Amino acid sequence: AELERTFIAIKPDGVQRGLIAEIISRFEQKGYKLVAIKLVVPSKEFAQKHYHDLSERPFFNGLCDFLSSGPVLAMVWEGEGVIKYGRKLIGATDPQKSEPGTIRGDLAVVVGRNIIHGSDGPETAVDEINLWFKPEELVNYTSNAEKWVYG
Ligand code: DAT
Ligand code: MG
Repeated sequence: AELERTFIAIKPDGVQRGLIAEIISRFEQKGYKLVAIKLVVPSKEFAQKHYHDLSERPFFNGLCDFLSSGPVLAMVWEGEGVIKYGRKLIGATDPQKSEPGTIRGDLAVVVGRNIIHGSDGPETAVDEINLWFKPEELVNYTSNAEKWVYG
């Protein structure tokens, strides 16, 4: 399997609502491989780095306050097409527009509390993985299921 990786984070609302297991299950059951995971409370400065692309948006300050308001479950998932398909599993940014069956469509109601983050492309995936994780926190291993997921 191709070594594509994406950064996925369950935001403080998803953690507090008890949705960690539900969200992890969706990536796990799809056939993706978990290669890093940790629970962290990011500082506001860290949140601003994570969302630097959005610094001109009117909701930026509130967004960074929110991300740094409590524990965030930071993860790296690996698999073929995981960046793009991970975004499909997550659903549209605004849960009002997310399809049923997606994480945001099934589990969230408003854009400011949309419970999960996923990298939006190959460059941001690399940047976000490097921002949130040290290289030694990424675990290289062979999943026993790989030959059944990929054939
Ligand atoms: P996504 O998280 O789907 O990649 P994004 O990168 O455009 O979406 O925005 C990052 C987060 O900012 C998003 O998950 C929720 C928040 N956000 C986006 N648009 C918003 C808006 N119009 N009002 C309030 N929060 C918003
Ligand atoms: Mg984004």
